[in-house]
Amino acid sequence: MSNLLLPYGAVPRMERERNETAAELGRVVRVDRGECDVVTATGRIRVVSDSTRAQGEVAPVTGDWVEVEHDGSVGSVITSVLPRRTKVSRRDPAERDIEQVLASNVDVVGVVHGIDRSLPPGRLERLLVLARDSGAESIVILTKNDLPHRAELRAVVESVAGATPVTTTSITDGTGLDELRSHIGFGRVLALVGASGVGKSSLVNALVGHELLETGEVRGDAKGRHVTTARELVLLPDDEGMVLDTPGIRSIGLWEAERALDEVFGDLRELSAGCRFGDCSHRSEPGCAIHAGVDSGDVDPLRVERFIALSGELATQREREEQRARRNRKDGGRRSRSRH
Ligand SMILES: Nc1nc2c(ncn2[C@@H]2O[C@H](COP(=O)(O)OP(=O)(O)OP(=O)(O)O)[C@@H](O)[C@H]2O)c(=O)[nH]1
Ligand SMILES: [Mg+2]
Ligand SMILES: [Zn+2]
Repeated sequence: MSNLLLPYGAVPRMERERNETAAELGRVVRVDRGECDVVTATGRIRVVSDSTRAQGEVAPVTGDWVEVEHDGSVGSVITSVLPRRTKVSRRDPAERDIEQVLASNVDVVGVVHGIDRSLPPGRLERLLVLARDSGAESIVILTKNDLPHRAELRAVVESVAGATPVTTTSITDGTGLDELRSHIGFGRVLALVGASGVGKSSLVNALVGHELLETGEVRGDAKGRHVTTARELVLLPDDEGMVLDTPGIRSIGLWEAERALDEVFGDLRELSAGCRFGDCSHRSEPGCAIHAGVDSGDVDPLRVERFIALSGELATQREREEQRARRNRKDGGRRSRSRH
């Protein structure tokens, strides 16, 4: 295994997972408009990514370990994507019923928010479920601590975050950067997700130590364009690991995340063990322990509403998935498509 790939997190297991030993092993460090940058043992190369999403094909995403073959006429192409250890994904914002993988093989997902702005708890909960569902660890990062802010915001965020650690940062005075580094480390990846303008790329630059990525105020044109347009994996100096920057996300549709939802709402899940009916919907059933909690003032009724709404959203989505699977079985799988 090449030394060049070790800081990118290469481990011996990958050699066993490979299909074509003749191909070169590499890690996707950037994806934009059908082309990927891949780091291999011989350096960084640009490869054609066939993201036509033909049946059974997995489109590479930033963070993937891939096999690359060099073809004289076409250039370098990705011939296979190794199994993903973790993946950050959401429901595709354009097509309702498919999964969109934002990044893969990350070790920590950082849910980023600017402390100078209020944060609807429902949005934070969605991001926490998305982070948790990836299979990686999760943390919340509250940026811009140097700007004027309401001190209560951190307390509100901590109460919604539950067991998820909350770190406060500032690129102006360096607050929290060492704490962030302590979550990363050699060969590990911290992926940053959150709305546009919260300071994700600025954090990457602060950790790297120079202005590597473009940052700035969200452009005020009609499209409200994001500053960052590609998902990019950046190697930190001094063997400190990697950071994966993503463009700001607006829509956070959840994808098959029931277990993560239960974890993020672990407090309510625990309480519901005391409901009289095993399938209690916590709406109007008698003997509902969650309702009892609301009545006694121990449970926030709005949090219960959000939990019920998100559970409903995931149940509806699963139902549609199952219908589609049944249809596919009927017509012999002709219509089945997979997209990752
Ligand atoms: N005062 C202060 N400003 C910050 C801090 N971090 C980021 N900013 C500013 O916030 C603005 C947006 O920062 P970016 O890093 O570009 O935000 P982003 O999350 O990468 O945005 P997108 O790429 O559009 O998703 C820039 O003007 C930064 O200078 C901070 O800690 N303190
Ligand atoms: Mg950015
Ligand atoms: Zn109940």
